[in-house]
Amino acid sequence: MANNMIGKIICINASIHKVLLENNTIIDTKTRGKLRNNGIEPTVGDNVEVDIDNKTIEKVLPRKNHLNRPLISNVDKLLIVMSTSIPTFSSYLIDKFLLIAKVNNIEPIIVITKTDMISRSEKFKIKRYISYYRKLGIKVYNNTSVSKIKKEFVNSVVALAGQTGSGKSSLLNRIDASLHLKTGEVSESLGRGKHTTRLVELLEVNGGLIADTPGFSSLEIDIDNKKIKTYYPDFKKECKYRSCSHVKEDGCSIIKLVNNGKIPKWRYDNYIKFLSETNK
Ligand SMILES: Nc1nc2c(ncn2[C@@H]2O[C@H](COP(=O)(O)OP(=O)(O)O)[C@@H](O)[C@H]2O)c(=O)[nH]1
Ligand SMILES: [Mg+2]
Ligand SMILES: [Zn+2]
Repeated sequence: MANNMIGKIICINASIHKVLLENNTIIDTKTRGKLRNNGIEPTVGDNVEVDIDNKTIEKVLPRKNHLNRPLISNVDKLLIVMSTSIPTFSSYLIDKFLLIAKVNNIEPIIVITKTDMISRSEKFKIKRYISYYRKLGIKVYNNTSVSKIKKEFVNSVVALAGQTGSGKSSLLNRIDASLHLKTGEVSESLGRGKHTTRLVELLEVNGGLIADTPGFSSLEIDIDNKKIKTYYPDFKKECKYRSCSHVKEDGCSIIKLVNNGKIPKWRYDNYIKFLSETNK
């Protein structure tokens, strides 16, 4: 009789799939030519059924979500790490990550970094963005709040998003000093080749699993143009026109909210940009 156990793929290197089993041991497995649920290619983050004796993956369990870039499944939380100094703060990038999180049923959490490098007036400006995001129900932490951020890892699969140099690896090192992740690396587009595929790996951190991957830096929105508005909690108020994409003035209640300051102009402008960037 087969000796099967459930586990999670934490790393794939060529044909070797490292699986963290329920009993907390790690086993190197291979996929069988034909998995029981046909056509599904196991990826990092997948929950799988493993034949312990043969060291083969027998089955990929149903996914909560699946991202292509980075290639990973079952992400619970997306830590959006945003610098306020170098690289410069970008609400556009935050909104893009928020959209991607929402589409994939991932809880977004914003972590602000490098506030030690900016002036009082710059801090004040950033605070206005932060308070709007909080109003939308999104958690926002400063990277100095290590213990609060640490708690977010417990029992969760967490992916990190943010520009190179925003402080992702530094944050992780502060959360778990034993990680020894390299920090302060030069921009990938300068250093390494753009097309180099990087290994996605889940690391055990504070009772959870974390993917420190730069894959999110090249973001594409793969969403139906007309659906984007449905992912905006701030656009929930019904517009006179059901099919309105809130782009043209005439009687659109969302545009009214923008004009009277209830929805910030920057938030709306980012939305308009996304509409023009989708290719669907
Ligand atoms: N002043 C300051 N520097 C930081 C902060 N966070 C990260 N850094 C520095 O920013 C550089 C890039 O950080 P790193 O963690 O490698 O960014 P990553 O590319 O997102 O992983 C490093 O030199 C860090 O020491 C911060 O909160 N304040
Ligand atoms: Mg890094
Ligand atoms: Zn409208």
